[in-house]
Amino acid sequence: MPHQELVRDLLAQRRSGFSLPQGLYVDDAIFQAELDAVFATDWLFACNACEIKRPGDFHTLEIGGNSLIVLRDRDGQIRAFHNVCRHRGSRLCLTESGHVNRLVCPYHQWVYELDGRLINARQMPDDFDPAGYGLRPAHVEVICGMIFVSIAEEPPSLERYRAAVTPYIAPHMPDRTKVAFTSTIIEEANWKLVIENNRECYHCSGNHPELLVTLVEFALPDDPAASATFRGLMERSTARWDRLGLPHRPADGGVEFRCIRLPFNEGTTSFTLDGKPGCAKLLADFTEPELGSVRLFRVPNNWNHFLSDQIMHFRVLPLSAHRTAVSTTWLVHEDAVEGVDYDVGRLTAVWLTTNDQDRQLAENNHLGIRSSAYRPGPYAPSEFLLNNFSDWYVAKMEAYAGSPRPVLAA
Ligand code: 3BY
Ligand code: FES
Ligand code: FE
Repeated sequence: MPHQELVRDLLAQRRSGFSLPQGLYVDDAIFQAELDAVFATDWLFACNACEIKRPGDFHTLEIGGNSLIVLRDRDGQIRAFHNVCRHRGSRLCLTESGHVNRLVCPYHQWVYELDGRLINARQMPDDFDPAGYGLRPAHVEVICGMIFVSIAEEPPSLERYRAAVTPYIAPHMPDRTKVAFTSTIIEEANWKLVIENNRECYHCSGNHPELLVTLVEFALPDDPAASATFRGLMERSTARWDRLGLPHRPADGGVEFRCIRLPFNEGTTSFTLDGKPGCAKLLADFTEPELGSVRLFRVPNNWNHFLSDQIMHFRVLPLSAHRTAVSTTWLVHEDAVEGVDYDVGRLTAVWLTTNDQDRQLAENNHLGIRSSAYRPGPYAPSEFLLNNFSDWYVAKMEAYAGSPRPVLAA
């Protein structure tokens, strides 16, 4: 395997409690190693079941050199295939999403059924057996409407995650939602800087005035740094959620995931500029908007918010050591009517602005790390989730590179 020596050297330089060594963020060989060590071994959040509602609806997803097709077959089952024709290897689906009756290769028109079987290969000799040339499948799991895919031979179990998050998400009924808006931005920054930026709100007060109208900066219900105002808000909110039977205490996700319900600032209920609901028709059978939000993330590539009126999914896909695609999807009740129940501009204003602010922060961070003057710096206490992320990342890379030399203590 290539790059292992370099990975081992850089992992040996990592200090717990500090940002990572330069090479782990900016080295092209490290990026290649990550594609194998992280993105080819784990589950990746792809899209939502409500984005491929009808049989034949598909989404494609690029991970390194690999492209996957995620689709709904004729029986309603969600499947994933490598986007590679079994004739001479052409890409089959050329767009990010669409609808097909069957998958027809654009090159020589081999035709595949939605379950991946090759059903027509014109001009091939009589002794050609199409049964040996079905599309190569990838693994798929659907958890509360979120579609995860994996190209690993044997992906890790998602059952702990499924069991932990389902009670928090199910009351929001993601199966009864539709897409209100999607956005994809390209950030000139390493994917880990994008994730790290999302894992802390140390940067929020200096950068996100629109978000902070509604978002509480504290990451835990018993945050030692929390103000008396937050503690009072937390007490009133948890009493209401307990009455409604909505789980809120932090789930034990270790370094793999986070799941918690936290309130919005007093008097606000949704990520809008004025804090009022972004969609008048609430999700599920909710009758009151003050449900805070279930904040979820899972390594390596997503974070999500489940509110009373909308669900937001953020998906991160690495393009190179220096570029990352961030897609955001806003879901609302499937019966909500645009222009009546919600206005797309109002619904999306806060997070479109916040995403752009975070893009600039991650890009500046990347530029600074490229300098020869960069040295790993210490995490603040409120950045504890970054240390979890680095621990997870280092373990993944160690598994790829073999045993490293001992890690330096903080
Ligand atoms: O997405 C979140 O949960 C927040 C928003 C900003 C930082 N992050 C912790
Ligand atoms: Fe697909 Fe030839 S490469 S039909
Ligand atoms: Fe941010």
